[in-house]
Amino acid sequence: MIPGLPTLVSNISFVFSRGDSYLGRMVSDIAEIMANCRRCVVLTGAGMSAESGVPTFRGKDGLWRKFRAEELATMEAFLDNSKIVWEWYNWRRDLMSKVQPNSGHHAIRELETLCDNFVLITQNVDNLHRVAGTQSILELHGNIHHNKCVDCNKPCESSLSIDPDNIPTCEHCGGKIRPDVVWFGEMLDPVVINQAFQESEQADIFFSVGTSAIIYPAASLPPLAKRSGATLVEVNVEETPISFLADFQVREKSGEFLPRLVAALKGKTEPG
Ligand code: BJW
Ligand code: ZN
Repeated sequence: MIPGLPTLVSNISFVFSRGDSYLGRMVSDIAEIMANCRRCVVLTGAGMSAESGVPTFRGKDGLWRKFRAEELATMEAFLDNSKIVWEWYNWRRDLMSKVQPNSGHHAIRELETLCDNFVLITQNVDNLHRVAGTQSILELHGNIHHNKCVDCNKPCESSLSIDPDNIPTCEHCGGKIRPDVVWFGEMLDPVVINQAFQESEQADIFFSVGTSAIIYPAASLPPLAKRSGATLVEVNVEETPISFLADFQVREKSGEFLPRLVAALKGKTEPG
């Protein structure tokens, strides 16, 4: 055995892109692996909802007026200028309540029914996976349709519409109402993130879909799964910092690739 060969071989990944004649083979290779898997974990990010019309954070459409997400999704921004932060969230809530899950969301719901043990971990706050019908969901960064108190953290009525010029206050402590999402510098719900770590560690196959994989702790989940022995599949139209770790790099839109994978998987699990 040549020293170092196993490492070399295990680091070779397959890159498939649109129009690539290998795409069909890759779909069946992944479906083949999945047919022998017990635990499937899918991590999604903003790219998952791009085909529904929800802008991503860091793409060319990621700016709202002249602001970046990093400037608005913080407690500092809320304390300095809660009006502009609420204007941004109202704009996004409105947009997110009008869009529909895309073919990728529907494919993930089908994957859940085809796998023995399935968990979806999402960084998205848009609720589209739930609307699509997926049951087992860990929402790492909260849900944009829910509200809570900025001071005591108690949840408050979700259907409350927020006037940015007259932000409602908490009935318990008088603190301002904010969206129930996780901003930069804030801790994720420990129960949710610990469950996500556990699921990633136990995964046989792990899909990282439509995320730039730069925001922690979510970005540490694909490397954790890979280190723990999972096959890592990245589905993203662009390369990311975790691409080099992936066993399969799929340079395709999630809404195009995932339905093909589900079709291949059904071909393996259903007679005829
Ligand atoms: C497609 C596609 C198609 C397009 N098909 N693909 C360790 C090291 C360094 C820093 C830190 C660290 N640990 C923590 C930090 C600090 C910070 C952090 O990570 N900073 C980075 C800048 C490095 N993390 C935090 O603060 C987190 N808290 C925390 O760790 O607490 C402990 C702590 C406390 C105090 C100090 C230190 C530690 C909290 C992070 C919360 C993130 N919140 C947001 C906003 C949520 C609410 C809201 O929506 O308003 O979450 S920011 C934003 O980024 C949002 C997203 O969920 C998140 C990730 O973005 P995502 O989903 O990846 O989107 P994009 O736009 O970046 O990428 C889209 C991708 O899709 C692209 O790659 C496209 O190519 C692709 N794509 N169309 C397939 N059709
Ligand atoms: Zn309160």
